[in-house]
Amino acid sequence: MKISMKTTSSLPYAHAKLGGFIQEAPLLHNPFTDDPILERVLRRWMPQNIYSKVSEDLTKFGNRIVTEIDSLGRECELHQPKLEQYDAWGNREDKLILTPEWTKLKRVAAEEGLLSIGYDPNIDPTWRRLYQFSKLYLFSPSAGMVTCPLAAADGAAKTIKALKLDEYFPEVAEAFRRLTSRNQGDAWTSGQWMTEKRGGSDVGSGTDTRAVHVQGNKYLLYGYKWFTSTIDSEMTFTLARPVDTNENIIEGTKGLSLFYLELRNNKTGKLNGVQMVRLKNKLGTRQLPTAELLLDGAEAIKVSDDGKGIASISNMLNITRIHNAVASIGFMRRAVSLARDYATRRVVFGRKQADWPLHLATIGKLEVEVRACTLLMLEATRLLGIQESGHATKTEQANLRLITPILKLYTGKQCIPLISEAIECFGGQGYIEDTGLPTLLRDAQIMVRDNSKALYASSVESISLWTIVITPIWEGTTNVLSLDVLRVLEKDNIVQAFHEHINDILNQNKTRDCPLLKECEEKIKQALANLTNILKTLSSSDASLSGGLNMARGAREIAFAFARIYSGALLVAHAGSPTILTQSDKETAYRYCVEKEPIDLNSEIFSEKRNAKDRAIVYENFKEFPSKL
Ligand code: UCC
Repeated sequence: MKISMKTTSSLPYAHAKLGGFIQEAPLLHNPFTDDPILERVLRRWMPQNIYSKVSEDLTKFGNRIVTEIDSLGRECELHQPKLEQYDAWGNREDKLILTPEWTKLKRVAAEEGLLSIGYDPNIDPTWRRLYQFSKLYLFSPSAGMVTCPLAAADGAAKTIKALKLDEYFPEVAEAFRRLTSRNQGDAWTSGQWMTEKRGGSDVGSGTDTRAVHVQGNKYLLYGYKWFTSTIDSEMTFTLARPVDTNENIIEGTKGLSLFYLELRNNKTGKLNGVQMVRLKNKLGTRQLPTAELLLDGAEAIKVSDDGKGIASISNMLNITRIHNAVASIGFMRRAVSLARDYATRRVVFGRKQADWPLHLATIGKLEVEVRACTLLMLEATRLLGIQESGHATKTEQANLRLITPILKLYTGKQCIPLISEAIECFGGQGYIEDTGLPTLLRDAQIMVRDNSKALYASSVESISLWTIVITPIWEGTTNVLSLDVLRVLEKDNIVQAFHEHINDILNQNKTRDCPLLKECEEKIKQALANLTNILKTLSSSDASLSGGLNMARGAREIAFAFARIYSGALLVAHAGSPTILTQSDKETAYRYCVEKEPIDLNSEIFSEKRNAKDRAIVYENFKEFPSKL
């Protein structure tokens, strides 16, 4: 046998400190042109003249994200806000110190019209929400959580318009002007102060803040807001309990009213009867200033009828829920986009990852889910635009109310396992701090920049799982939103409206001879019939039918079934549109509607008999076994 001897100097690692191999990192591409479906959906849905302007703006904005915005977002995560409560002499200041990048990003948001597009009288009202939320979707994973004050600002603007507050209160009219301003120095954002020490879900029982009448609609607020994000915002809406002249209050939801307040006095800059007690030490979203606030005589204006606080602030909630979903899907899309890019750069066992069928199949599964979620989100924003244009039919209005909690809960739940899977696509590198990849799981950011290309060498740091983890919790947990779906279902004819809408969507499939899409359609119709039957049984007044069944027990399954049917129908319609379709659209629809594990809505889920069994499973071996539910 011939043994070839090499000289010491030719040994590859003789003098190396780092070894000879450098793994190419994933690149952040223009998120609009890189997106596999967004552009085609806009092209299909929007009138040509609007589409042209929108796509031009989104292309430009996508470039700005890559070259400027993403790095600003990263800086926000590296340098978090601080609170200085006292000056050197002991004066209470409550000075919030923000990074310049945070402030810059808020200005970018105003300049790019990320809120104002949704209210711009120069844009066709039917389409401006779809345009606005498409832009936000691109922005979200690079935005350093500036999307949170933007979401609340949008919710505030919506509340003002829905309740016509600008017609009654000049201060609120000025606030609306500023919330929707593109002028960087002029624009405001808003808070949404709803959560107190008792928690943020059962707001009706949890709100202790008192409102003491001064005169007219003016009140002073006293209370403790426990979890208030976006405290750098200039204004907020909040809930409080008016105190009558005998110092009595009304407990529960019926005792709550809605109040508008400005955080600081416009002239002196002093806080308006508000103390910032401390910044919250959160698991993530640390770039976002969130605090406990003591309201000690904060001047506020009552803007709702007595007892209509929750119903009024719901205008805000429904908008921030859509924003929440946009954030979830934006992060999912970014994760998949980076994973697919990386798969073309990373070689394992002699092939690029992208050439390994198993790896491709893994990313393929993620892609199918992101497309379904994206279509659901775009549909919600399309319906919102139609509703706000004043042209919505009753069916469209009903479906918008239904889709809002469903969209939020479904996408919030999908994004966590999806991002987790996407991280795994980077292997061990996903777990190594100084690759920047662990920021998919945390807010820590390590940036490696390739200046020559003005792109990130390690752009995955733009995603933080902790940011994502919050999306199922914020704006109503999955269970609270599932119960909101039941609240919607109590309305007359909502199921019929859903039926009609799904049939309309399926009728948009113009390639009716396609066997794949035919099978999808059958599955959707079957799932719809199953859902309708079970809802009928559950709401039946006939005890022999509904006895022992409890709709709320299975509220999640109901909500998920709606989400899957709706998304599936949208995928079919998309794949059946001859002008824009690709073969992978049909395949995506098929995988989502036929291959994905169906939601099995059997009546057993709703059986009260399961309560005791659940209790036995959950409290096995527990010290104090609860005797009943
Ligand atoms: O504030 C937060 C963080 C701010 C940051 C925002 C940015 C996030 C975006 C991120 C993007 C990056 S978090 C706050 C989170 N909290 C919630 O989301 C609240 C969760 N809880 C609920 O949603 C509950 O379902 C409640 C509080 C609404 C339930 O309360 P009640 O007392 O049981 O409610 P009722 O009695 O069923 O309803 C009271 C009224 C009724 O109307 P009226 O009085 O006319 O009969 C309901 O029909 O409110 C109406 N209502 C609604 N209307 C209740 N929910 C809605 C709704 N969603 N839409 C329309």
